Amino acid sequence: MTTRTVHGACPHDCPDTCAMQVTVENERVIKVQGRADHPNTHGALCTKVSRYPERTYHPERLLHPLKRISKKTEAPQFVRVSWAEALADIAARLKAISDPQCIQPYSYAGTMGLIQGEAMAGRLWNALGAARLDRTICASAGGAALAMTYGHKLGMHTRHFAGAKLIVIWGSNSITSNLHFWTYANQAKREGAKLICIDPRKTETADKCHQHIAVLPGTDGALALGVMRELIVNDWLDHDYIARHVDGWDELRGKALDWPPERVAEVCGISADEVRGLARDYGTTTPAAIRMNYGLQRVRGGGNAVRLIAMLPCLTGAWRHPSGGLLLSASGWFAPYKNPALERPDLLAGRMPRMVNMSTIGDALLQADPPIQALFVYNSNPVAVAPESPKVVKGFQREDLFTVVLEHFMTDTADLADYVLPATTQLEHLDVHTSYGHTDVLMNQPAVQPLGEAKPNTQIFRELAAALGLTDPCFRETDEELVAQAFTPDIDLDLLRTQGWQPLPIPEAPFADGGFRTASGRANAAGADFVPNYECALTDPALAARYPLAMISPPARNFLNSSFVNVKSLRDIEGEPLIEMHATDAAARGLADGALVAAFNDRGRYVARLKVSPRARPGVVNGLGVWWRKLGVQGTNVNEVTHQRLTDMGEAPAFYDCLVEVQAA
Ligand SMILES: Nc1nc2c(c(=O)[nH]1)N[C@H]1C(S)=C(S)[C@@H](COP(=O)(O)OP(=O)(O)OC[C@H]3O[C@@H](n4cnc5c(=O)[nH]c(N)nc54)[C@H](O)[C@@H]3O)O[C@H]1N2
Ligand SMILES: Nc1nc2c(c(=O)[nH]1)N[C@H]1C(S)=C(S)[C@@H](COP(=O)(O)OP(=O)(O)OC[C@H]3O[C@@H](n4cnc5c(=O)[nH]c(N)nc54)[C@H](O)[C@@H]3O)O[C@H]1N2
Ligand code: SF4
Ligand SMILES: [Mo]
Repeated sequence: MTTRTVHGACPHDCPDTCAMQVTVENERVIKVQGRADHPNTHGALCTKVSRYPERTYHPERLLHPLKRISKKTEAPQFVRVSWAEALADIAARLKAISDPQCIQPYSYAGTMGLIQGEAMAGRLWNALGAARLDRTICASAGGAALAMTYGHKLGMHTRHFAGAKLIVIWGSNSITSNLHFWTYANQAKREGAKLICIDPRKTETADKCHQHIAVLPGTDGALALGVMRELIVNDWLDHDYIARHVDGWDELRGKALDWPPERVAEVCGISADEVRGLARDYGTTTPAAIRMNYGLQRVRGGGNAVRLIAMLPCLTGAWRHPSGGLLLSASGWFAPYKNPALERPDLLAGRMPRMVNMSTIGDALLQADPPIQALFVYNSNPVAVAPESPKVVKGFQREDLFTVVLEHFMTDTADLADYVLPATTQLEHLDVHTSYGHTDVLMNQPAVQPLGEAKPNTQIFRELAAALGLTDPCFRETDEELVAQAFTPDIDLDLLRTQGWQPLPIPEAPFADGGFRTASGRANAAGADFVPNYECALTDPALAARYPLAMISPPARNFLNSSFVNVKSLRDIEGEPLIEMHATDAAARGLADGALVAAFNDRGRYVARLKVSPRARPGVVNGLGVWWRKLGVQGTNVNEVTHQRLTDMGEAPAFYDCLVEVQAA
């Protein structure tokens, strides 16, 4: 028996980007653990990724190319084909498309690796002049807001939350989706810090905080303005910091004064004392730190909400302390170390193909002019995760659409493909990673050979480029050669190979003396304001009368977006698709706990089990997790009811800006 351990990195779309230790016995991975010596991982992975061997050696893993033989509207049927046949046919289909802009890539963060992400794929699309993809589905409202406010997606060190005296966890279920931050928050709590959670749902994180403020979805901007007003009238402001490091304060100050606690309370569905108390805690505690996550920006006004909240540490001067400030994303810290030429934008040779927004793929597939003729999906499961799935499904069912899906499993999206190509997992390929929750670069070494006939994404795109007759030498570069081009020379690849990670040199208190990355170097408050939801009583009372319940659909703890839904041991923990509802709302509808119910609106109908639960506040229902439609009830998931309207900034989806009614199914 031979046993060895290999250094890995978790590839998932999660702020923690853990360093993994992979144990291989007789060329089979038997264990995946968190590395004890990596500071942010501190020896532990989450439950779902601890099950990586179960996912990788799953009996339903895709191990060879498949070609569709049924109609798109019929039950999916595929036959096994060789790689040579699949690639030759796919290349022929692509060559027959005269306008390359009608070829549409669709990818997201199934792996966050720089190499298995866009390194080789981007080269192919650039060389072909294929349509570009605006990758907005998750973070672009908040990202645009941070860029406008601080100049980039920048924030405090996650480890310094341990030293805070007040932590406001705002729009984040950290125990579910940012577990390693929670370790630091817990440490602060043990040392006497107060923890406040702001979330419509009473999450497992809210349970562990000292206070939970259950705002209505999409009202955080109003709350932030209300906190500002209290900071002003009680003079809890750092006038020196504002004068030296903030632009646009006079304008914002004027707006904030219009938000007395009673007005905020009414809009947010909370009490005026909750507003006053939050402002008092925030204005009078040092150091005070805010951990936002992307939950609160999945609403129409999400960008403005992030802008307003991001101003708070500038107004109190919280940035002066390493354990004060704010973190939504740290990904901007990596920007100076990344090589922008990795995906070879020069291959576009001056062309500027059309850009399609991934968040409105339903409409794009049905309405784009000229129509999308070929669709290439990798690292994503849009049929499950994109908003308003009835339209997404209809778009994917077009018989004249040629769809290729690179996957590990027969997802809802793969079910609608013409070709399904088997891809390797993180245990089988090389990659390098940055993070959006900490500031270390990581390397992932392949632990075992690819399973079956699976190939890394890079290899699939290499072979497709060859089948298309593309001769640029960049299409022959190996993954090792791609890694060598991923970063500037400041990243020490030898250190990544031996240790597995390298921290970036970020100052302990990065904005203690200003130095934001905006053009002026100052934080920018100009123009930020409260923007209400599309779907709420404030903006559309007629709609709110027909569909009186706001529905949010935050992550389920044991899934990662739609990944892991097919891993039985994890699905067994989640049980079945659930809609959480407050007892008063259930009683008003005569609905009993455990009933099969449908949440519906003009767009669609999502069927799930009702859980009458104090985790839901009155007026808001929680549809947890992005289930695979085919593993849900009656082939539905929560995106049956979400809409495709975009946020105020960043053109992102407003998943949590959604009105429904619920009745027995
Ligand atoms: N286990 C697990 N971990 C994950 C994921 C997962 O699916 N499962 N997803 C990963 C991904 S893709 C991302 S982007 C990250 C972050 O993912 P996020 O989507 O930010 O997820 P959460 O941190 O769970 O935060 C969402 C929280 O925001 C709350 N919320 C919803 N609407 C509002 C609102 O209007 N205002 C406020 N204040 N709160 C609101 C929700 O109830 C929920 O508790 O997490 C990653 N980590
Ligand atoms: N209603 C609602 N919808 C949501 C959300 C929500 O909170 N509510 N969250 C949104 C958010 S934050 C996000 S980020 C998106 C996420 O949406 P996606 O990025 O689509 O994420 P996943 O659902 O995890 O699907 C990723 C797929 O990539 C595949 N994959 C993983 N690694 C590889 C690889 O190396 N090669 C190939 N070829 N495939 C691979 C996995 O098997 C998986 O099927 O969903 C969004 N959708
Ligand atoms: S999903 Fe997040 S917490 Fe889990 S192992 Fe990956 S990086 Fe760590
Ligand atoms: Mo995300």
